[in-house]
Amino acid sequence: MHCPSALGCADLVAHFRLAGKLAKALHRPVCYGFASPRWLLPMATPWVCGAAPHVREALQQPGQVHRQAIARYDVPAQRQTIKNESDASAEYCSRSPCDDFGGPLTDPRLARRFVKGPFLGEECCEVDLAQARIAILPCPFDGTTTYKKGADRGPEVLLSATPQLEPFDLEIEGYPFEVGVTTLPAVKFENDDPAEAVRRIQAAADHAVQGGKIVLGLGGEHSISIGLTRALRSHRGSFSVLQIDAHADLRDQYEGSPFNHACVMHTIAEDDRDAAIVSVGIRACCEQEVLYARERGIHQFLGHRIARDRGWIEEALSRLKSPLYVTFDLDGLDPSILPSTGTPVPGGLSWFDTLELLQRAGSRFEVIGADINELKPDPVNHHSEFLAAQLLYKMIAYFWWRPQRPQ
Ligand SMILES: [Mn+2]
Repeated sequence: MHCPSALGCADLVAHFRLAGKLAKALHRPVCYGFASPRWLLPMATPWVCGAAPHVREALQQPGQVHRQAIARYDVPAQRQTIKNESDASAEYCSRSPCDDFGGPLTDPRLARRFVKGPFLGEECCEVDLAQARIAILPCPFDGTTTYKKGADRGPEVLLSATPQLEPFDLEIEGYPFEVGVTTLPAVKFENDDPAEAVRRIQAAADHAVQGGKIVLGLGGEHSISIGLTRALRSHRGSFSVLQIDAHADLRDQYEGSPFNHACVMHTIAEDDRDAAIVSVGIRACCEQEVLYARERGIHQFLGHRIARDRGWIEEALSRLKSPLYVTFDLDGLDPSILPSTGTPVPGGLSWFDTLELLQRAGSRFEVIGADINELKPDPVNHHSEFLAAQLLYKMIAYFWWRPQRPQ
């Protein structure tokens, strides 16, 4: 753990205690990215500054600790007295912790935003659930993976990587986070029972969808998509599904369960027999799955075809219609760009083919939900989690961000 010289151990303890109290008061986690020094310092400060009045009241004493801590972060030339609580948030966002790690913020649109959760970190920031259009739902379930386990840490490391993203997207020339993003508390799992995991994810997603939010689920293993799509279907009825994946995931059951991650698309296909389903990047499936895909009318775009035929994106999109759900198993990508996944298969999608597919899907269809799954953190490399974070931000850009009309 990195411990900046300006910050003593007593302060760190105060930070951790405060973060715990805040998490309890706000019913949401604040400890994502503990392993990242960039997160360690500013972690708790904005929670005091940006917290609702009743929370600030309850935390009066730790708030004092925090104002002292803010002063400690400042380089001496910039040290100022924070006059009151409401100034403190802007004060925080516009300087000290950001200055320490990445230089001052220069965009006035960013300077007055609060940090309310882990997404994008201190630079851009989330909104309250009430104002959010997109609700990120971490689903750290890893109960049925068979080869390499560890996908339960996927949401945590993905969100920890998001502060390293540039908030400004060069391609769209805008700030995708401005659609209004919030991160929901992670779904809690008490055991490896996949049926119970589906129920819990469905309940959490259902609550958000009922509140008018678009849910963006983060796995966890691929089985998380079952609960997410079931919640969506109960509100929106039928929708098309675009699957990006190395595996067909069309087994009717695996190891005794239809909710195993090897069965996710079979279960989704059976949940709504009329839904159009397109599977992209498939490089591994058994004969039974191929036969089922033909019988059910699932359009598979296999890895070897994608490598040779430039027309596959248009054909894949022509099989879909609005509204659309996108489920992105990261092993659909080539392992050379994303090795940190439980069951990697060579010959996957390239980064720019992936972006073209998602961009064209977003401009053509109403995307009503999505998930990214099967990120299995690897201590040796960290580029996979950064790619996954970038993918999440690109999805927001392509699916939900639209240029604002001039006033
Ligand atoms: Mn999969």
